[in-house]
This record gives sequence, C-alpha cells and structure tokens, in this order.
Amino acid sequence: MNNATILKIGGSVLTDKSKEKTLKSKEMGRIAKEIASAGVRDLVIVHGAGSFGHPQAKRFGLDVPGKCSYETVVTHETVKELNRAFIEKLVENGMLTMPVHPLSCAISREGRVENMMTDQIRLMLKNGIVPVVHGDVVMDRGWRRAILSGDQIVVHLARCLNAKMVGIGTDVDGIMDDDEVISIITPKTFGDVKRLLGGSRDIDVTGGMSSKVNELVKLAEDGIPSHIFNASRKGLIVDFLRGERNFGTIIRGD
Ligand code: IP8
Repeated sequence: MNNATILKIGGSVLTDKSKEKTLKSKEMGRIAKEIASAGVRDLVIVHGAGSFGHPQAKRFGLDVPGKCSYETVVTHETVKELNRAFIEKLVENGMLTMPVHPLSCAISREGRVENMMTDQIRLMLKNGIVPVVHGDVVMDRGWRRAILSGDQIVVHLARCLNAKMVGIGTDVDGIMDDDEVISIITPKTFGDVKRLLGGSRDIDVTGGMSSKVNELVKLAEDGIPSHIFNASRKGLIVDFLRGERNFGTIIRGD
C-alpha cells in the first residue's frame, strides 16, 4: 500500500487544553465536516489527547516510569472518551469510521513504539473504513507502561503503510521564524530550525513541537514528506486533503 494519507489532528485543536476534559465541540464538528467533504480514500486519522489525557497523565505521574495503576486505566478511558466524541462527529457527517486504541494493539520500549499491529488498519482501508487512532497509554517493555504520543504513532503508521503524505493539523500556522512561516524544512536545514522550536504552552507530557518535528524529519529522511499546518483555520484541512501545499511547513527529503 502506498496510497494512504495520514492526518493527525492535534489535541489542542479538538479540546481546550486549559480546562480538563473540555471539548471544542463546534470546532470538532467543523473539522469532521471538512474531512468528510474532502472525500479522500485510504485515509487514517490520528488525534492527540489534549485535555483528555495530558493533565491526567501529569497528575498520575504517567510521564515517568512507574507501576501500572488504576490511574493508567482511567487515563486510557479518558482519551477513549475524546476518540468516541470525534468519531460521533465524523459519523454524523456520513463517514464510515472505526476506533483503533493503541493500548490494545501497540507496545513500546522505554517510551518508543516497538510494535503496532496494522493488519486491522489495512483491512479497514480495504473496506472503505477510516480508522481513527489516538495517542494513548500503552504497555512498555522497560517502564511497564508509557505514554505513546499520536506523533509517534503517525510516524510509525506512515512507515508501515508507506504513506504518500502525512498532515499534521495543529493550532499554529507552521514552524515559525519570528512572524514568518518556514515553508520548507529538510534534514539539511533542520539544524538551523531546531533553536526556534519550543515545547508547549499547556501541559504536554509528550514534548510539543520540538519532538514532533524531530520525528517528522526522520520520516522525511525515509522518503515520506509531511505537512504541518493550522487546522484551526477554516478550509485548510480540505486544502491539505486535496493536495494543496502552498501554506504551512512542508518537511521533506533534500
Ligand atoms: O496528545 C498523548 O498523545 P498526544 C496521549 O498525541 C496521552 O501527545 C494519554 C496523554
């Protein structure tokens, strides 16, 4: 398979990260409508956890190695609530979607994804279904349990499915140099860009923009380009899905 498009919608786009477990319902509806209206085949959606995972993971200490407690389950169930809410909106807009929960099909080693079953995702795509995956708590070989970010999942799936394009919908216009969006980053220019990358304004146990771009540059080195853009701006998700590339930041090989 090399036709898959992977679209990540950040948790800060779907939820209010300043208030625990708070959906941006109208935004979620608008985003679902945009995705549905683009009508692309072989689409995999991945979403972040936002206020349905980060504050809980921080409070329960899940961002550092430790035992598998009841709180681990609570955090997983909380991200699942967000996943269900998003799927409902996608279904309301006529999309055939199915949830994929990484806790049940992925494992990590010291916080890095080690293995994720993807046969079910391939079969979903073959049957015209859009899998909706998310950042999650997973069982970890070294740390017992770990937080696996949607960004790591995006990169892993992109490699497994040999994706043709990866879109990262965030709440910023791309990678910024002062007020200017950097339109292209390559492995060669990444060194200069690193100093501009910060963490996250809100609680974020998985590292914010810096770790995101790091992962995407490695993906670009393997020949899979990605596109960081502002999914909070109306119309850009449709534009991305229809192949327009004249906005945001493209990360590609040389
Ligand atoms: O928002 C984090 O996923 P992300 C998952 O994609 C949890 O980094 C449970 C905090």
